[in-house]
Amino acid sequence: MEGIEGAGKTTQVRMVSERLRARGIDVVATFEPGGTEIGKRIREILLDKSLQQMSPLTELLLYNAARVQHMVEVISIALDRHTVVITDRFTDSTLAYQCYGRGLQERLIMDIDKIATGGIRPDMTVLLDLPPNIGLGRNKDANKTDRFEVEPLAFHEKVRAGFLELANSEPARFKVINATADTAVVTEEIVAAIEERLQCR
Ligand code: Z5A
Repeated sequence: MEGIEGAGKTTQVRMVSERLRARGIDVVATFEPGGTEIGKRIREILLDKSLQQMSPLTELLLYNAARVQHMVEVISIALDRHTVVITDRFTDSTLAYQCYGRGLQERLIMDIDKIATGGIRPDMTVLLDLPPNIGLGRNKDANKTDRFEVEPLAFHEKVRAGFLELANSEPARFKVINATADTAVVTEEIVAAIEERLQCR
């Protein structure tokens, strides 16, 4: 599940997981950065808004350090058991934020990602798309600020454009959904998209 801040990823991971479990499908719902004890500690550093001096490369390596631990402790184990894994953010977030947002090279990002994930890619990626002012507005209402939320709107516009470009470049993997719709409507669209994919198999 991918998208900019306040797109509704956390909400939708929870709702879609519940829907799949109700159908008897074994689901592990998880998130990045975090999803493990070490990941949560790394997350605290990454989101600390007092650490504005963090270099883009440090940022990239920290996201990947959290991802290695997430792979080892959660994702690989679940996939080995043939369990469906739904993760709130993964490699596409790194491309959108660290490449399109921060300007690091895509090649560097993907080389490091290959080390972190062993080349594991999602079968399906849902991109919850909405204008950044709406997403940031939702988080402001929820009284949430972190190191990314204090970035100017232009940064979030670049990240959104990056996500859309990634989706355009891999239409078979991505499903882009209008995230300004009501929560329940968004859930229905995601569940329908998953069902469509499963029937294609
Ligand atoms: N990051 C990175 O740079 N590189 C990477 O490789 C990775 C991440 C993995 C993670 O912070 C930050 O790390 C993130 C990118 C960066 N920062 N930014 N930007 P995070 O995971 O805490 O932040 P987030 O992903 O933006 O989460 P979020 O702010 O919680 O947004 P969300 O999960 O998409 O939304 P939500 O929590 O489900 O909903 C937010 C609010 O909107 C909440 O009050 C909901 O009740 C409300 N909401 C949800 N859906 C709707 C609808 N449909 N209508 C109205 N209101 C809604």
